[in-house]
Amino acid sequence: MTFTPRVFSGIKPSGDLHLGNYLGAIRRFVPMQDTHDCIYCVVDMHAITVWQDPAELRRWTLELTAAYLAAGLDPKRTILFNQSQVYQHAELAWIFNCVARMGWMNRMTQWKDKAGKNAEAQSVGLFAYPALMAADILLYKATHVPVGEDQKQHLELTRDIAQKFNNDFSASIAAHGLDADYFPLTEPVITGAATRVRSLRDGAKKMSKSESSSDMATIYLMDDADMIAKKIKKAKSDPEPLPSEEVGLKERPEADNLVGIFAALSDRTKADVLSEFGGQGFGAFKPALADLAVSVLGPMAAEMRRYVSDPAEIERILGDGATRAGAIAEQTMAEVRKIIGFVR
Ligand code: AQP
Repeated sequence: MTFTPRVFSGIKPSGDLHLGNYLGAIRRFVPMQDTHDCIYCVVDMHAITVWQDPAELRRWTLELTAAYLAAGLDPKRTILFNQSQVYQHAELAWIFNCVARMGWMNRMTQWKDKAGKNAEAQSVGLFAYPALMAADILLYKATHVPVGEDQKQHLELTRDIAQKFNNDFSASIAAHGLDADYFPLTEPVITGAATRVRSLRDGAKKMSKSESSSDMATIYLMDDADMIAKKIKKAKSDPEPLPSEEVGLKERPEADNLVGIFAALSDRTKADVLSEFGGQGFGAFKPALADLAVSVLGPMAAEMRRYVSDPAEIERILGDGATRAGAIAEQTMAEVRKIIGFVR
């Protein structure tokens, strides 16, 4: 069967949004509206896999929706909603909990990183997170998921779950007159120069909402111009001038990170940026990067503040999106319940 090309992606409202979320995900969501049927979600059920203060969860949900809108997502063309308003996500996630194997989940590097040495004390939800993510995607039979590099393994697991569901229930799928490849094998879309934005203080770590070793490590979307410039000025770099070719960034993670950020913010390739700045030191490159970052992020932060000042409008947009998402989700679940053998 050929599936209608459809995009699904989501972000957790679990902290202040940062440049990694923007370049690895949000900024890339926008042009896909011109080529695909798009569904973008605020995955609040994922957020609560670790403790969230209820007032903060609400604030971050509104702020993330504001960021989607400020970046250019159009709620008329695209479905924007928060996950908890469409109960079918939880329903399909339970079914996928019963399809996925413990061994598969145990191999997830994000689980290992987040659980650390204290797995026994983590929520069951954190362990089962990838099954909920598979449900988010497959409920809409999404064919493409734009994400940062850190999500690649979860997308592979989503394909494994789809494949096992299609195989385990093949007889029932056929008996109901449905296509044998009932769920698609979804493709991750990991493209651009900043698929893994790293901490500005440590080129070995990814920039992240929850793990920040230093105040200067992360550029937040709501940072003001002075703060953005200060963080870039203080970003860890090295004494060498920038190379003229990309291969020269190997073994220089901090330089690679800053060049990648420049490229992604200006919709250029790293090679193109290096053809302009190759041979120059960070004393020249960092001010140019700071100006660029402020020129892109400044207007976006202003737009975010404007949207956040009208929470009723954000709630209306999320409610409308949830109604539209729920209609698609229910079509899938009506079939899945029959495939499984649930009596209604
Ligand atoms: N550093 C990053 N570089 C590129 N892309 C990134 N993403 C996150 N960090 C980077 C992408 O942003 C999307 C949303 O991520 P998420 O909020 O669902 O979870 P995450 O990947 O775990 O993000 P954080 O910021 O690290 O959150 P915490 O700290 O709460 O876990 C995804 O597409 C992700 O790839």
